[in-house]
Amino acid sequence: MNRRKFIQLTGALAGGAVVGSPVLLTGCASAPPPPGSGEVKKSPTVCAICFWKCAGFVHTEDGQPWKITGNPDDLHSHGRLCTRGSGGMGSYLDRDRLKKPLLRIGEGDRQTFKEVSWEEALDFVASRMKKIAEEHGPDRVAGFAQGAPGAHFRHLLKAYGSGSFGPPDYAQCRAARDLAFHLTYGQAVGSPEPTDLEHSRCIVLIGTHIGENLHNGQVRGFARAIDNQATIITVDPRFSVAAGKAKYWLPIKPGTDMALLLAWMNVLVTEDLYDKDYIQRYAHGFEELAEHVRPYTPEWAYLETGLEPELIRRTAREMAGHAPATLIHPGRHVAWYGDDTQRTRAVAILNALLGSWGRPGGFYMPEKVKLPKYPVPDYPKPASTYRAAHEGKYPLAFNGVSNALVEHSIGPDAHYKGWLVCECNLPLSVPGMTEKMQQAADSLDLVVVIDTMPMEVTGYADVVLPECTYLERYDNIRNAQETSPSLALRMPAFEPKYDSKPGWWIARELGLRLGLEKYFPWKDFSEVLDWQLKQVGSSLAEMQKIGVKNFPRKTAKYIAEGQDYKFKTPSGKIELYSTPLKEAGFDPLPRYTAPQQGPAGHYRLIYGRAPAHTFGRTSNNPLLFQLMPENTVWVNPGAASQWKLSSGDYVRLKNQDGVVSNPVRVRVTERIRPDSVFMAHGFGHTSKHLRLTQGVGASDAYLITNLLMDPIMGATGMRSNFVTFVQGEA
Ligand code: MGD
Ligand code: SF4
Repeated sequence: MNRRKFIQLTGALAGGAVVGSPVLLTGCASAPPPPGSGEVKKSPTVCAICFWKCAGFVHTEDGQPWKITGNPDDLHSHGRLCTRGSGGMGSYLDRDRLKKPLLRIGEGDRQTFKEVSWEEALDFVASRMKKIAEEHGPDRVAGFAQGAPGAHFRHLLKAYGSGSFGPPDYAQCRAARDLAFHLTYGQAVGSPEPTDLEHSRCIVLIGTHIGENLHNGQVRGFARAIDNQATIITVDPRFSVAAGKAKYWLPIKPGTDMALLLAWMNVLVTEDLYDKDYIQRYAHGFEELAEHVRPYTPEWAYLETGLEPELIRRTAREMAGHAPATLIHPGRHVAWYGDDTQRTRAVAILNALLGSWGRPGGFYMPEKVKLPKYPVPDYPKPASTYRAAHEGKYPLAFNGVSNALVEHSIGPDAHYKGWLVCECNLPLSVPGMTEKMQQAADSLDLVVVIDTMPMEVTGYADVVLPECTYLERYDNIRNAQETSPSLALRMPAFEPKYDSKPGWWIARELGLRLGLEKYFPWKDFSEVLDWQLKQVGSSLAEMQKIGVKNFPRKTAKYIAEGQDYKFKTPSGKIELYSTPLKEAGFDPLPRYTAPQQGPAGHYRLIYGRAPAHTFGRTSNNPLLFQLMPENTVWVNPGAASQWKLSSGDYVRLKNQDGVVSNPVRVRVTERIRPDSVFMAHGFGHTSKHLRLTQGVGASDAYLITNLLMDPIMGATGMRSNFVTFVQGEA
């Protein structure tokens, strides 16, 4: 067994770094320094600070960084980057970046990393991958790879013969929602969400807080809707920024959203407020649904949700009054309570009752460019896929559940023998797995981490490969679904700093060493991009100038009134009643289960995004750190007085399983329900080499030890954790 001690990246990694005081940089996200008299250049980019992927330009003066701005032709950003995107230069400037390939050396208790050449690091990885392929099969290497760099490594692993991928943006994020909409409409929601916010007359946000969750296009559409006097209804245990713009704030008891959704359906059906023509023309299973929701009255829901029956009725009538320009937002991070597919299916069904799918002010029909793939041979069929780790569970899963893949990497007989981790900081993004991750690392024959920063996950690696940032490389063309088909280019604005390399280069070099050259029949990734762009009437040279190219739509944006429309479901209709779910042994119509309750003296831990940061990836970004250095824990004044807590105090949180957090600053506020506390996700880093952010704020991820798995597709529900306060030394 390969005992792999967790290594805190220290001495070996610091080569070239300026040690001492934290990074002080000229300029900040909001006020870039003006250019001097040097040569100013701008290169197209696609922001990688979050997964929204806004297109913009990187401005340099004499090759030095100046600022990043939005591309006015871009439908994702409409020419404006958000706070985080504007601060993207910080990821390039961060002095804590990984600088050289690192190789684990030593045995037992004396393990450390040493800096090695790329040759040595890549040869090592390739030889271990060959050995695993020979001894166990290539399907035994799992990929935790997401984002644009992840695409290069998924290509490599598929060519190698693996079929197991478990990125956190599947089970920990939006996959339940995508499955739910696929089951209902035959089409996943995808990203960017095709929500026609700017034409909406009524927007319902259920646990999604546009405004703090800064997805550019969404924020713009939401602001337009507010300007147009649209009715906003927010359902949230916390008075979010969006709640501040709302006509109705429904401070729901956490975990009872399904009860509210069913009661809203009950009102629409029993008061005959649903879109009869739309349902009759397009939907399947209305009779069953009507019968199913009959017992779920607002009076029943009041006992579950704490929301007055009259408020439930009034909001349902308001939604119906504006339909079909009423949008029940599908949300994004939906891995909450283990009922995530069913709950988001209830959202999909509610939208159908209001006739909003395919209608102005509801959901538009997105369209992409048909961009051909660069021709390479078909991948070999893997001997096993991620399903081997699911052990027959999660029958409708369409990707690997990260937790299951980790569990099947533990012990000498484990299914997985190697991991390739790219752009995933697993300890913070796959909660509840701290011990198991260490056990897996102890057992695996190979752990490779490809990252830009010395994040926690690097501590488990045999080899750490430093990728250059998105500002220093090409990646795949952004071909995202939009109101109109649109392409965007990311290209290097700078040479890679230190000894870092682009993901495509790393993947290709490994491919060549593994004898997979037929999958990499090019020398430079720019050849792939140029070939693809030429197939659709553009070229790399053109895109290097304009950055974004919009194409005319070929299909209709909305379903026309009375149109004979066929949905891509088994019945060709919107499936209110789901036969595929029934056949797989699940409820064909969403059902309510009461949430778990916490121990006495505990508060439900709820978490969310902060406008200045994306998950944990930006907390050490020197520009964004200046805007928000730490998170706080929101505490209701009632709880605060009981625990004698005041705003500004530091307190530790202890969860139901005895896990204690770092000290976190208290914010006493009426904006949170008395039974809950709230904190922004992404803080509480433990990696010592993140010199700005290490030990600052607390991590929700470490406090999430009770996971509620969605039995349908494996979403990892994280909102059934409870904390109490620990004052003084824990
Ligand atoms: P990040 O903290 O963004 O989270 O999960 P992750 O994407 O794992 O970590 C990304 C990693 O990519 C970091 O190590 C960063 O340094 C690295 N990175 C950034 N840019 C690059 C690059 O250009 N190249 C390479 N190679 N690496 C790069 C997000 C996931 O987390 C998601 S999508 C959701 S929705 C879930 N949210 C969530 C939550 O809200 N709370 C809790 N507790 N857990 C969550 N897990 C999920
Ligand atoms: Fe970048 Fe902000 Fe756009 Fe996300 S929303 S891609 S962080 S500019």
